[in-house]
Amino acid sequence: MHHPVSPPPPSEAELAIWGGKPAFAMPLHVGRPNIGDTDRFFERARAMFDRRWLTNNGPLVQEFEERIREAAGVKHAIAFCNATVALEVLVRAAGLTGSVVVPSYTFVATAHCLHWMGLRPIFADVDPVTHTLDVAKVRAVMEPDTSAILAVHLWGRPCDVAGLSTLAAERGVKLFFDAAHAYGCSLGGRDVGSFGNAEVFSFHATKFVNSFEGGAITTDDSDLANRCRLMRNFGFAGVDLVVSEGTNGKMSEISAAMGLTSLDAMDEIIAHNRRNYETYAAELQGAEGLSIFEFPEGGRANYQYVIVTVDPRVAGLERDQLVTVLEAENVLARRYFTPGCHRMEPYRRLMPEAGEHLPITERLCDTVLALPTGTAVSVEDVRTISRVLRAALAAPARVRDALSTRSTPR
Ligand code: T4K
Repeated sequence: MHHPVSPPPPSEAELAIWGGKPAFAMPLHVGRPNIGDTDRFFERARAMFDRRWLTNNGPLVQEFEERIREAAGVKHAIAFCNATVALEVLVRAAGLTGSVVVPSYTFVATAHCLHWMGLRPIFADVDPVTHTLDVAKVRAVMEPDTSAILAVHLWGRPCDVAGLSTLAAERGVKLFFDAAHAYGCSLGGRDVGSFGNAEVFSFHATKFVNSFEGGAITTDDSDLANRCRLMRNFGFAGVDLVVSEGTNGKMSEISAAMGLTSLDAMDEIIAHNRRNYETYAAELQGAEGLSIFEFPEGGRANYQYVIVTVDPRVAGLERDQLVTVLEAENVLARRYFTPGCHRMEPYRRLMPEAGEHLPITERLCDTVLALPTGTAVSVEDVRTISRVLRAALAAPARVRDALSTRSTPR
């Protein structure tokens, strides 16, 4: 496995913003794909070429679906070309109308899938600790035409499933989960994939299990599953027989080959991610103004994202200043998910005042930092990145000084 060069961690005097040599010769990314056993991938690819069956519900896709279905402990798993199309098909197949409550603090696909399908997203604020929908806030923003809640298990931390389920039942609305970050995670002994009316996983290259591009809907609702399957393939129920509206949301065989290979490596990837996470947590313990996002006891996490929040009043530095410090060291940390969906088009134009009701979202957008992890990042790399952060936090005035003469981050 390739690891960028990790020289000894820089001391305060060596930070690149102060003229030192960057800690890494090559950029370290958030979301560098985990590859798995390429021999196994090529075997699957060879068999695929021998069969001359490349897409349209081939055997690899079926095998992939069965693995996802079994792991989630549900009746149906339907593989898609990506999670965004899966979400679009799901909300269409579920017959949603009017508005749907979603967090704004998420990747923009969560809101886009609704708007694209002619639904109106209503943004609700999130909890400052869990970063997922705050049930009381959801209750407060629901409108008479609200037909569903689409919650997000952000960073792989399961939402308040019980609270949301009670609210959805009380109001007679559907409950769906965008589980793009949460493959392999669990809550109270139950696996993500089995909650609400249906859930959607992403297997995009940046996800810890990946199929290059890919997604899946999991559900116990057989009627809903049938409609999703039909819509995934133009509404075809048989040769030349179209029985519903539809689109092309099919996963290809080569994607399923990668997905299966990635699933084979899942335990190792989680173990690697967890080691990185624990190293960050230990190295950053006591770093003034930085706190690492935590996962609750008693659940399984995939540790796909390492998230820290920066309290500028304590740290003496803004999150964006730390981003610049890290970039100078070739560490490309990300400001996920800034600026929040409500500040992105078309929502910004459609609901210019939305931010007034989203104070926690606004704060998280300004303070959250995603740090590099995954199998392309070693424990040694994590130590180096942590030392960079500590060095910056130990001398905030000097950092501010150095940055005042530099350009702003990406
Ligand atoms: N819901 C949620 C909550 C999501 O987070 C997502 C996707 C979705 C729904 C929709 O799922 P999909 O339709 O994508 O299946 C990336 C991903 O493109 C996106 O899938 C993901 N969330 C999001 C969190 O991250 P960007 O805009 O950050 O992508 P980009 O191109 O900046 O790449 C991210 C980092 O990964 C960069 O540092 C470079 C690195 N990278 C990326 C790729 C593709 C690599 O090193 N190698 C690669 O092959 O959205």
